[in-house]
Amino acid sequence: MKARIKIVEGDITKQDVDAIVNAANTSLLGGGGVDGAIHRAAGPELLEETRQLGGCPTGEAKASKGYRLPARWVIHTVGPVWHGGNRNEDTLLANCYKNSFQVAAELGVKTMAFPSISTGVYRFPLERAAKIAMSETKHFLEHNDTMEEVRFVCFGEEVKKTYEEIFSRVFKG
Ligand code: AR6
Repeated sequence: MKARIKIVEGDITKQDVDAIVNAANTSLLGGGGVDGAIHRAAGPELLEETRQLGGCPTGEAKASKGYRLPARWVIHTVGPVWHGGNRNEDTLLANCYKNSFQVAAELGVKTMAFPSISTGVYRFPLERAAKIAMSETKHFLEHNDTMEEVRFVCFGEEVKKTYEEIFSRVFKG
């Protein structure tokens, strides 16, 4: 099962997978960080479509087409803003992964790529976020045989190192 998880350093907009996940905000109208990069790479048609989606609550996920991206689909999810850890942040972040996997499964996606949701502008601590990402992925793959690859696209070497450490802890042995 762990062979279906890949950790790479790079730009999520360049990933040749069925679906990429966007770390969006509740408006789904674009923003900075990975969201801005995805909108720029996909082209203006993406915003036209996301305008029709009516926003998205924190922890939930909604799909659009990928337009000029190599990926056929973009799954937009909204991570929690970090407020110190006592405002349900862990559960909300776990919900992002659960709901993104559910949307992906409904679309028949076999390969998908995640950025490190909430760990940029939203300031969620990286290691804590990576643990949640990895354990939700493990849980999903344990119950799903269709997904062939879940790729974590790390923006920078430090992020990649953290993901690799967490991966070996979650899948020890
Ligand atoms: N490919 C992969 N990862 C990236 C890329 C990229 N092209 N660009 C940035 N990252 P952030 P958040 C990493 O801030 O914390 C937006 O304005 C980045 O280094 O993009 O969930 C939205 O509209 C970090 O590790 O997302 C929201 O308002 C990770 O992606 C808000 O930011 C997430 O950082 C969401 O904040």
